[in-house]
Amino acid sequence: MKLIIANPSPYARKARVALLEKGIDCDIVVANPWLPKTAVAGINPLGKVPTLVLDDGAVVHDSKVIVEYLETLGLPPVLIPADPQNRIAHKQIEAIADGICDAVVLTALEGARATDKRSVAWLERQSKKIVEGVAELERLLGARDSFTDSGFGLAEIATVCALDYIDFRFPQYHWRTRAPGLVQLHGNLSQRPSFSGTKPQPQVLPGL
Ligand SMILES: N[C@@H](CCC(=O)N[C@@H](CS)C(=O)NCC(=O)O)C(=O)O
Repeated sequence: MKLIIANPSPYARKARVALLEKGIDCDIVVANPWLPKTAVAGINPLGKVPTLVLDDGAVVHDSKVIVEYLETLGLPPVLIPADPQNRIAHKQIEAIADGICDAVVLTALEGARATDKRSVAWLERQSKKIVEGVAELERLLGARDSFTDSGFGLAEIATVCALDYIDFRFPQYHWRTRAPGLVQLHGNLSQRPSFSGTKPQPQVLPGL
């Protein structure tokens, strides 16, 4: 099995953390999806990472589907609980966390444009999604150490990946001052080898 990633990608990191948590052996191939000759060209029609290539050549993407696929292998720990209520809660939180990452990506891409070509209204729109997304994650977590009574899983993985991605690409947004519960969660989980070994690393962004 081969997982094509980019070092900064929070979506790829979700898949990497799931692999490490489950102890699944998988080759990691680092690509830059923004380059014309990227390793995902011709494999993933969207040209995005993460992309998982199975031993029989079958291709699985995007990150949500990859984590679902890994879950079907039946290896512990369970990251997406089977019971419908907790399952939807984990998927809902993943959607919010990924949505925050989408807004951070769009902010970074807009920021890479020449100053006179940037849209302030667009940047404000994305910033609102980040602020309100973090506030919602904080509200959903409350004073607990996991989002649901099923404990550590997809929701916590997606959340930590999103928070680290904010720090990486959008450090001017100080989420820690507004989300004490998330600070606690992030502090507890960051020490796990699956997170400490997959922190986002820089990559060249396109000049669009
Ligand atoms: N919804 C996708 C998002 C993946 C994504 O946007 N990946 C970015 C890197 S962080 C990418 O490959 N971008 C290249 C492009 O959009 O052409 C997922 O969850 O996997």
